[in-house]
Amino acid sequence: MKRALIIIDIQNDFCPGGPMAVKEGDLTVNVANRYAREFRRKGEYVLALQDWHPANHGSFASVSGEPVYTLGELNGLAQIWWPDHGVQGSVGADLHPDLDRSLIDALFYKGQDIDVDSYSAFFDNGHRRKTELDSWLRERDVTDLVVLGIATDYCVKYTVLDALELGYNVEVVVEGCRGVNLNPDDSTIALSQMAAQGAVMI
Ligand code: VGL
Ligand code: ZN
Repeated sequence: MKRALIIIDIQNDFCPGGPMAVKEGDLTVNVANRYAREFRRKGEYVLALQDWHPANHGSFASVSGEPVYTLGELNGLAQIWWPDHGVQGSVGADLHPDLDRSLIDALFYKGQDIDVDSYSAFFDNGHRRKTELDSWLRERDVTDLVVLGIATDYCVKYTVLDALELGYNVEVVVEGCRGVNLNPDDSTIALSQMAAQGAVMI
């Protein structure tokens, strides 16, 4: 059994002060650092994801012309129109400055395709294209994942559901996750859905 910690999207844009601020998003940083130190101490892997969009990404309300946080459709898939966020190379797309990068073994990027959104760290929302993450983990015989980060109800949720489908054992660090909560219960519901599919809440 080999384990990896998967740190999801702890980026400036999703933290207080950012255009897509998630309430208490910055409180995930210390939890991530604590887990990352523990994983490194045991010789286990620490990986981080970054939402990494082109400046004219199709998920942006500024591109669709629709109001932010409303629901529409992008290339046949349901799409929430987000504020501009995670633009490749911008300060907003950087990892939170207090997240200890020296503990991170590898970075993975998602959301580069202009015409499809990508919540999961493994696949785009249409399950058409795969990131490098699964092959990276398989090459190293990683079977168990511990996941935390932002946002509980989007990128964490879809990463965890895909990981379970791909056959990984998955634990979710609840205190290390924060959600968007367009509806107040979205994160609670997301955690229940992950648990129902076999994720263990720690
Ligand atoms: C995220 C919506 C759009 C996330 C990223 O990191 O959860 N959510 N892009
Ligand atoms: Zn995004």
